[in-house]
Amino acid sequence: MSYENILYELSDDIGIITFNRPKALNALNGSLLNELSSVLDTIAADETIRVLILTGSGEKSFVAGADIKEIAECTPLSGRRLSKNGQDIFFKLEALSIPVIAAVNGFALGGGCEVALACDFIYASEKARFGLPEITLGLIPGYGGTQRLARIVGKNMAKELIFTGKMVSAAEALAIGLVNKVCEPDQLMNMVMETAKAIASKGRFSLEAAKRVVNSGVNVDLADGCKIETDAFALCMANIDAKEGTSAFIEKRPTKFEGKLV
Ligand code: DAK
Repeated sequence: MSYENILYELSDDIGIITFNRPKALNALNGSLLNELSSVLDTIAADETIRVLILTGSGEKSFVAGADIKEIAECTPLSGRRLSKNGQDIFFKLEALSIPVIAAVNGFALGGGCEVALACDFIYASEKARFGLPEITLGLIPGYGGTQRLARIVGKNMAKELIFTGKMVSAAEALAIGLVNKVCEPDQLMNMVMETAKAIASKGRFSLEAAKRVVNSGVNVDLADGCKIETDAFALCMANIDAKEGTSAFIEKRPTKFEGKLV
């Protein structure tokens, strides 16, 4: 399928989705979201892809939010559909079995911040700006932002950002744990690719297990989280990655994971 609002490319076993509506600062309209949904289905079905990166085209913006011009036309009924459709897509993104890194190159506002929050972690350029400004539009975040932000930076910090709608710089986002790393703008993709390659060299099965356990564990208490971990650990022992990883250590050689799921 060809896309009009996103770019999709592969760099060896690493997929890169670029939000591509630079004239609207890559705002998420319905067509872009449908294309995102479709490419996520393609990626989920392709076992050769090991890591996914999301970024924005142009120098200014990752994604400046949901398309305000589209939202302005919403009725309660179409607003509900828009919200449900978007939330389903963001759940699909979060549930991908492979690690997903947001490379935030500029504005990540509203729905744009929410896309980044649905990724496994965020690296940002010094030019990045994060915020959930929906309150300024008489709205609240509708793509999971109230929930995911609070789980990442804590309830009170999330409330301050949501109640004020203010933007924070990349340095502030780093300080509150919203992003993992910040670098100069022209170094962002190098930095993200370096981490993506390091992750891609690990076992696919154990990566998938680790992602599932962390994501499930944050929604339950510690004891139940550890039970989920125990079951996943046991499954890892039945997979060739564990045999390869432990054998390589004992034989004093580099690991060579095959990237298979069985
Ligand atoms: N939507 C549509 N167009 C946008 C846009 C957006 N979010 N952000 C920017 N643009 C467009 C501008 O209209 C402008 O287009 P033209 O006027 O040239 O045609 C172009 O991008 C360049 O923007 P500016 O001229 O404004 O550029 P500046 O550098 O001056 O300012 C800015 C950059 C990012 C500070 C500013 O553009 C801005 O404040 N943008 C809006 C940011 C924002 O409020 N984002 C949150 C959107 S609300 C829900 C589901 C989801 C959501 C809510 C509910 N359910 C259905 C219930 C999520 C809502 C949001 O994300």
